Amino acid sequence: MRIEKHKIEAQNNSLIKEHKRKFDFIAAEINDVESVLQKLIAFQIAIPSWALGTGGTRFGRFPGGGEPRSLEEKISDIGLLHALNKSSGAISLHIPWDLPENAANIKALAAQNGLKFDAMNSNTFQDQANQKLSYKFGSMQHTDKSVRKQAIEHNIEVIKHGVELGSQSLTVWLSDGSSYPGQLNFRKAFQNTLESLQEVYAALPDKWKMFIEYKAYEPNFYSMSVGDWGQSLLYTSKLGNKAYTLVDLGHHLPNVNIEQIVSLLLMEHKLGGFHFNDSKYGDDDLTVGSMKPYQLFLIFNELIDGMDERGMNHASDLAWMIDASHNVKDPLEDLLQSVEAIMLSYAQALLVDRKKLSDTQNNNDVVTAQELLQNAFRTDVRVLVAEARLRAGGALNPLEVYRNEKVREQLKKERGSKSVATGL
Ligand SMILES: [Mn+2]
Repeated sequence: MRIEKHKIEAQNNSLIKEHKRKFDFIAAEINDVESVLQKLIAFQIAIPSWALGTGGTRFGRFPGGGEPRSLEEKISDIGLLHALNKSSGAISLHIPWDLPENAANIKALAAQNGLKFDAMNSNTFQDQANQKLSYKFGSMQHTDKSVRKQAIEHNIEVIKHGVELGSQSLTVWLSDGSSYPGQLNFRKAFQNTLESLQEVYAALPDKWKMFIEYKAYEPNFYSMSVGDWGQSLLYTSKLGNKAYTLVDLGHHLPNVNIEQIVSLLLMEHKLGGFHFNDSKYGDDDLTVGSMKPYQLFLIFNELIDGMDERGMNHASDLAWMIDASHNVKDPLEDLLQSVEAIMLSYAQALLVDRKKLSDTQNNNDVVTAQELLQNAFRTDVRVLVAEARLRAGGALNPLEVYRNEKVREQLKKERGSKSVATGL
């Protein structure tokens, strides 16, 4: 389904007076508000193809109905989000869950919806029905060379699909590791993983990037073969300048200083992309900004600082993607909330006076430094983000349009209340 433009405009018209009043107020307070708005308009966050259905835990799954039954329907769902917020202009595909059978058609459909193809994701953390060898004891780290070869070939296959769709990056997340002490020789596992990654790296086309995502634990509970940013950085450094580390916010041990990791990876030219989500305890995959919005702001603060230092383009030089799961919410509503949270943190971080911050740091004025950050964080920038959406042709209040238009009810009518999306 599609939301017609005039419906978005009608809702915008009903809100515009109040919006203008709030916008004029904040615009007067902000230095160069136009440049902030332009950055917000340009910023796009990729939606993963596996986040459009209801997620679940190992205890159960409670689908809400109307889930996309095919890749085409997933693209249409992301098109809906993008029509509303104008900030979800990309899709990140997972292979084999979303195998594009006819790449040309899929590419055309995505273009009709204003979507680009962001990073391609491979999967060697599950066994597929038609798969020859099992990944039970790992994929790229496996003691058996033929299992490693199978994993390498799968990744090269994913690159080929990506080339057909116009993607320019591959994300590799390995569940490889061990669950018990003694199960694995750490050095051999690292060497096997590195050699496997090197073979995939050799198959990367020009201009492609390879992202190595790390995770502290789960599904393995004693060791992970790409367990933290240090290990990822070791691999990416050895692989070469097309290899980058990817940071998933939920893949750290509790209380890790993620903003510092981001800062140092950027400094080393090794930060490639981001998976946004939020968590209370572990890899909870909750809605972005629902638990620790200040942390998200501090991360964006470092991102902007590091990117500006190197003259990078905020919108295009890193891969921005949501990686979350929606167990009790309508996935599309959850994604609207997540994108909004990302935009708000980005907008707040854009407001930080960097010159002043640098001066206070040099003078060891701890109090003023904290004030500068917290003043930006405590600024209500919702109207700024809404203005950016308005100028880009989106909705002042995407969630309200979604509910008023009864999108989920219509999707249930179209697809049935029992449709199940492939994915998590
Ligand atoms: Mn991830």
